[in-house]
Formats: sequence, structure tokens, C-alpha cells
Amino acid sequence: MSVLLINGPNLNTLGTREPEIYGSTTLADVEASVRAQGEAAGIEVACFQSNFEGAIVERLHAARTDGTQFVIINPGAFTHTSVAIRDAFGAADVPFCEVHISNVHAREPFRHHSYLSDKAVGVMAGFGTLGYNLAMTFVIDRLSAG
Ligand code: CA2
Repeated sequence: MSVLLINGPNLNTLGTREPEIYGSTTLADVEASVRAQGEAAGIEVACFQSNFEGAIVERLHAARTDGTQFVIINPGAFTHTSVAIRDAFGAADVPFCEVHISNVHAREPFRHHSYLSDKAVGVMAGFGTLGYNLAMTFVIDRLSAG
């Protein structure tokens, strides 16, 4: 069983800036933690981060045929702008959860709209980096149930 964890722009700097919003956990910490959760459940976790919209689109195209059964994605700022990533999920035909570290609904109005949420199985927002683990707990449950 295989899960793909995708992080979008600027999330490679997680843990180094704006700790009052995003905390001090690094992306490497997040990836290791979600991988460990998967390993304990017999699920392989592939991790991908890019600051480029097209690279995320192409990774989603690959997910259609590489055995990915579920995607967990924090699209970063592309959440609020990217019809291309929305369309790529349509083409990939793989279920996904959307994760936001911060509570986007308690922030600026432009962060309240997501181009992905209505296509997601579920959305986590505001639980800090723990949100990735909460989403992974759901995915493990979903995949284990068959
Ligand atoms: O809350 C989230 O996870 C966001 O997806 C993060 C995006 C933001 O544009 C979304 O509205 C909500 C921004 C990621 C910026 O990454 C940083 C990483 C470390 C420190 C500061 C910013």
C-alpha cells in the first residue's frame, strides 16, 4: 500500500520562519513522522515537496500509474490559486486529504477559498503539523479497511 505526501511552495522552510503561525517543526520532521506512522501500519509513504506548480501537477500525473492509493497534500499558497492542481487531481483519479497547518479560515479572506476542498475526501486546518498525522491516521484506517 502506498501513500503520497505532497507539500507545496515555501513549506521546505517550515520550522525556520513565522513559528507563531507554523510552529518550529521542520518539514523533514513531518515527513519522518508520517513515514513512521505508515511503516507501523505496513504502508509506504513517498514524500514530495516543490515550489513549482507544474512540478506538483506532473507528480500527480505520475501518481495515476505508480501505485499511489491516497494523497495527503498541503498545497501551500497554491490552495488559493491553482486550477491546474485541481485539474491534475481530476486526471490522477486518486483520493486525497487537504492539510493546512494554520486555520486558514481565521486568517485573511483570500485564504478562505480553496480550489481543492470540494474534491477532497477531508480537510484538516489549524491543528499545526499534527494535522498531517491526523490525516495519516484517517488514511491508514481507510486503506486498512480495504
Ligand atoms: O496553513 C498552511 O499550511 C498553509 O497551506 C501554508 C501556506 C499558506 O499560503 C496557506 O494559506 C496556508 C504558506 C506556507 C508558507 O510556508 C512557510 C513555512 C515556514 C514559515 C513560514 C511560511
